[in-house]
Amino acid sequence: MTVSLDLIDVDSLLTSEELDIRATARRFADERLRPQLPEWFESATIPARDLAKELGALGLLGMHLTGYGCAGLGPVAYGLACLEIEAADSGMRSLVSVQGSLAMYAIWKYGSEEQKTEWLPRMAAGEAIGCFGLTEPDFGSNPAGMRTNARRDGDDWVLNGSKMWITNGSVADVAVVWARAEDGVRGFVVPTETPGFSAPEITRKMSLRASVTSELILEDVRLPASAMLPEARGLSGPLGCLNEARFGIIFGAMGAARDCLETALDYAAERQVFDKPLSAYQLTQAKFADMSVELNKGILLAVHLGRLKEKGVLRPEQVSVGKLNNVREAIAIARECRTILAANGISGEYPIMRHANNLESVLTYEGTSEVHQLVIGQALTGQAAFR
Ligand code: TGC
Ligand code: FAD
Repeated sequence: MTVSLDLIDVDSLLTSEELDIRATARRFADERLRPQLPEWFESATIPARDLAKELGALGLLGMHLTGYGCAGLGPVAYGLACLEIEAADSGMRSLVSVQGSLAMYAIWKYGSEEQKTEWLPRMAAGEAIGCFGLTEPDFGSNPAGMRTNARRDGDDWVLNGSKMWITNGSVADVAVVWARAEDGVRGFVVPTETPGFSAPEITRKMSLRASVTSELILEDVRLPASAMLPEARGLSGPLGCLNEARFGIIFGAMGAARDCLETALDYAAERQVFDKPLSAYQLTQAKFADMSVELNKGILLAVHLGRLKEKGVLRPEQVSVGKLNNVREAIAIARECRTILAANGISGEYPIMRHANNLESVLTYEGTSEVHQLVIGQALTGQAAFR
C-alpha cells in the first residue's frame, strides 16, 4: 500500500520520539506478528511466553510507567504502539494492554515498594506475565456485585471465588485479583503457583482467538498480609486501571480499522468487476471516502485525548467518548471492508474477518458500548442510570 491514509496529516502532531516508537512497533507487527497470525488465530494458540519476552525486549510492556525497568514514555507513544500492534491483531494488543495497563499498572499505582520491586522489572522484561481478574460469571458490567471474597485468618488472607473471561489467565505468573473484604473491594497480588489457584482456559471462542482467555478459580487461596495492594480501596482501584487500558484501546481499534482499509484498497485496485478495477467505481470510492474520514477522525480523537492525558487532565467520561466512538467505527469499517472483498472477505487468507470478529470482543471488554454510553449520559445529565 503506497498511498498514505493520513489524509489530514495527524503525523504533524507527533514528536520524533513518538514516530520512532511507532516505527519500532510497526516493524515488530509486520515482521514478527502479521505472518503468523492466520495460523495462531486458526489454531487458537499463541507462543505467549516468547511474545512477552520479545515485547519486553522492545520496551513495549508497561512502557508508559516510570521506574522499575519501565520505559517511562508518554501516553501518545504508548497509544501509537497499541495502534500498530492491533493492526496485526486485537489479541496481540490485549496481551500488551493487560500486562502493562492492568496488571503492571495496578501494582505500580497501588502496590507496596516490595510488590513493585518483586514484580515490575520482570513484567517489564516479559519474564513474568500478569493477568487482571475483575469480571465474574455473574458480574461483568457491574463489578460492584462481585462475590469473590477475602477473609482474614490471623495475619493471612484467604481468597475464595471465581473470575471469568480473564485475558492471559492460564499463562500468567501473577494475577491481580479484586475481592470483597470486610472494608470493601481490595486488590491482591496472587502468584499463580499458590495452592488453591487454577486457571482453566476458555475454548471455542469465535473472537480474539489469538489470545489466551481463562477462568480463574480461587479455592481457599492463602496469602500473606503483604499480598494486598495497600493503596487501592474500593471500586475506584480497579476502575482506575481500566482508564489506562481503555485509553490504549482508543488507539488500538484504529489500528485494526486501518489494516482493514489498507487491505480493501489494495484488493479493489486489483479486482476487476465488469471489466474495470473495483476501485474505479463511484460506489466503492464513496465507501473508501467515508471510511477514511472516520479513520482520520478516530486517530485525531485518540491523539487529542493523549495530549489531555499527558497534561494529567483526562477525565473518565472523555475516555468513554474515545472508546465508544473508535471501537464502534472500527467495527463499521471492518464490516464495510468485508463487503469490498465480498466472498474473499470471509476468508482467512485476508485479515478483515479476523479483525471484525476480534472487534466484537473489544466492543464488549473494558466496558461495553452501553456502559460507555451511560458514563457519557451521566456526564451530560448528572443522572447515573446504571441501576
Ligand atoms: P460508581 O459508584 O460510579 O463508582 C465507584 C467508585 O469508583 C470511582 N470511579 C472511577 N474511578 C476511576 N476511574 C473511573 N473510570 C471510575 N468510575 C468510577 C467512583 O468515583 C467511586 O469512587 P469512590 O471513591 O466514591 O468509591 O460505580 P458503579 O458501581 O455505579 O459503576 C460504574 C460503572 C458501571 C461505570 C463501572 O462499574 C464500570 O465501568 N463497569 C464496566 C466494567 C468493566 O469495564 N470491566 C472491565 C474488566 S477488565 C477487562 O475487560 C479487560 S479486557 C482487556 C484486554 O484483553 O485488552
Ligand atoms: P453483562 O454485564 O452481563 O452485559 C450484558 C448486556 O447488558 C451488555 O450488552 C451490556 O452492555 C448490557 N448492560 C449491562 N448493564 C447495563 C445497564 N445498566 N443498562 C443497560 N444495559 C446494560 N474481564 C476482566 O476482568 N479481565 C480480563 O482480562 C478480561 N478479558 C476479557 C477478554 C475477552 C475476550 C472478553 C470477551 C472479555 C474479557 N473480560 C475481562 C470481561 C469483560 O470485561 C466483560 O465481558 C464485560 O465487562 C461485560 O460483562 P458481561 O460479559 O458479563 O456482560
